[in-house]
Amino acid sequence: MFDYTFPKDFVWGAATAAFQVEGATDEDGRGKSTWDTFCERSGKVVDNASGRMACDHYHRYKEDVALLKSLNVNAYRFSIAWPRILPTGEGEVNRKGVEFYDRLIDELLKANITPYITLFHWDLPQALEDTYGGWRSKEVSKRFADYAAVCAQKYSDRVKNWMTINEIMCFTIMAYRDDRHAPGGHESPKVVNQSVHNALYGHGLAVNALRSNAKSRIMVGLVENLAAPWPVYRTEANDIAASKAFAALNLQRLFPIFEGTYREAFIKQCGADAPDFTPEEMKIIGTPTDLIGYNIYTGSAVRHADNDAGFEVVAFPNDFPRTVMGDWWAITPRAMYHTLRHTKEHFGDISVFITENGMAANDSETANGEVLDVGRVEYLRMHLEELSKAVNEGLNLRGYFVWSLMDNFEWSFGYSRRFGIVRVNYETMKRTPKLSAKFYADVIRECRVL
Ligand code: GBH
Repeated sequence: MFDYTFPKDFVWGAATAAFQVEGATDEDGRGKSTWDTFCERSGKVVDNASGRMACDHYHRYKEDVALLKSLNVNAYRFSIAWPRILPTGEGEVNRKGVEFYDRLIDELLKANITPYITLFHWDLPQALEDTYGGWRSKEVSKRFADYAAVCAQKYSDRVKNWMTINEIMCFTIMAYRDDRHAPGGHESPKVVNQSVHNALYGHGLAVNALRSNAKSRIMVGLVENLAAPWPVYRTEANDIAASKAFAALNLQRLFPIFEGTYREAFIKQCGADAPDFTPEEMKIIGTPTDLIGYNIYTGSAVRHADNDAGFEVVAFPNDFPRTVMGDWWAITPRAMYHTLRHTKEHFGDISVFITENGMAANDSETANGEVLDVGRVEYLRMHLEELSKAVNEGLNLRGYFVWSLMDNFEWSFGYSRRFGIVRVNYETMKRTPKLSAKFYADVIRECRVL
């Protein structure tokens, strides 16, 4: 029998994000976020859904921590809603907002579950958009650092693991360029590149702000949804091609974090649309971190090619297995293993966490109320097997967080896409662990893929 094991100290977690689960958007002094505003724009979110109720986690956090406990996880990744802590993004701290996360953290610690905090998972205080133009402006990078400092002061006595920003592309490129995420817009390439740069800069400033305000030693890093190429099949030439693809496809956001500079290839690629930046900003962006978080859902197959790049992406045929999210979500478990290899090759021995992995499915309930999401079980299993291979080869993978603990607000898809290993009935708010939740709990208990 194959024995896909994990180390005994492996971090097994589940992930969520504030806007996707909390609800209670008008409660206890929370300020408005750009996502609240975006949901008000007709047609931007499926069914014109909003985050007003979401999973009502704000009120049900105790039940949800108990749920986490029942899944055997030893870690929970959640995000703090910036507009709960600082309703206008800056200035006066909102005590009631701070207290919510105090309660959540304490409940987690009581259950022996280690909190992993993400500071920014896209819910920018609307006031920062209105006053400064959001991430178009370096003012917001600085406000982000101030917010990080507040969070470190309030929570670092109990929280040791911090992620600054989740997936820069999703609130810059997909927002300011594509109008698909908050705050939306159709900006020029120059402005879009600038917003990405400002987010990177905000990350670097926040790493420093967290460390200088932390009450004890903390671990800090960024979470990226990187491009995850793998060799379509393994020959030396295809391996080299995949490694080149890893660099070429992650030039804008990953390499500056590790190298403290934009590679020439990126600047050349941008031409006149390159962002404005200073050497000092690049140094801050390159502040060494303790970890890197990867959200990996899919990747691309690559092979050697006799072109300048040295690789080409092998397009998936239209009958290639995909999830219900459509074209973009090909099921590509190999991306896991090879991303860890490429990381070691390009960035050295940095601690890696898979901060998100999972899939949406058209789940349905059986007559007796079970959700037999065998597709999701299979998806998770295949990805975990690849990770086990990586760990057992000595690659520095420290933990894995399934996305998501429960069905939730899937951004522009509203509630129409279910990513949870726990089902949420949005009428009753009842939580029902799916088959994948039972699978995951058993995997964690045995510390190997079952
Ligand atoms: C993550 O985003 C998020 O962190 C999380 O909040 C979310 O719920 C989860 O994944 C599931 O979606 O334009 O065809 O190239 C992943 C978001 C979606 C970003 C696909 C890149 C590219 C689609 N990604 N998107 S395409």
